[in-house]
Amino acid sequence: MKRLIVVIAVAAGLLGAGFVTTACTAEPKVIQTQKTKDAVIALKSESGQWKQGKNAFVLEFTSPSGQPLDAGKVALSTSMAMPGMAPMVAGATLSPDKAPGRYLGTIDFPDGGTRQVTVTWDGPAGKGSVRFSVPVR
Ligand SMILES: [Cu+2]
Repeated sequence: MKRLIVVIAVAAGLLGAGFVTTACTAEPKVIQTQKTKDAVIALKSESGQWKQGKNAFVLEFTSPSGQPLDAGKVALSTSMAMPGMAPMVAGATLSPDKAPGRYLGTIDFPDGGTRQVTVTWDGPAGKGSVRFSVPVR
């Protein structure tokens, strides 16, 4: 009986580990891709869209030839025009991932609506910025 319990516990542990692995390796979907002369910037998330509330996302920089690009210091900020009042501004918290050119971010949106997104970077491969819009659902 004791042995059976151990077997069940080990099996449950393996199953749990399997779920964790699956969640971590799920390939994020593209929300938006932007190209400049020197860089391709891809904004991705698990669902492929931003929604009201807290969002986790991935920002990836590659060279025009598709190589990972170390973008150095990276920032992402968003703004939404609101009729009759000051624009709503939200900034992301970003940290470099293990892979070069890959950054993990979180951002919080109090409401839905289209955001003007600005991404800036400053690193060994140069500095730059892009602007694009993303709907928050
Ligand atoms: Cu708003």
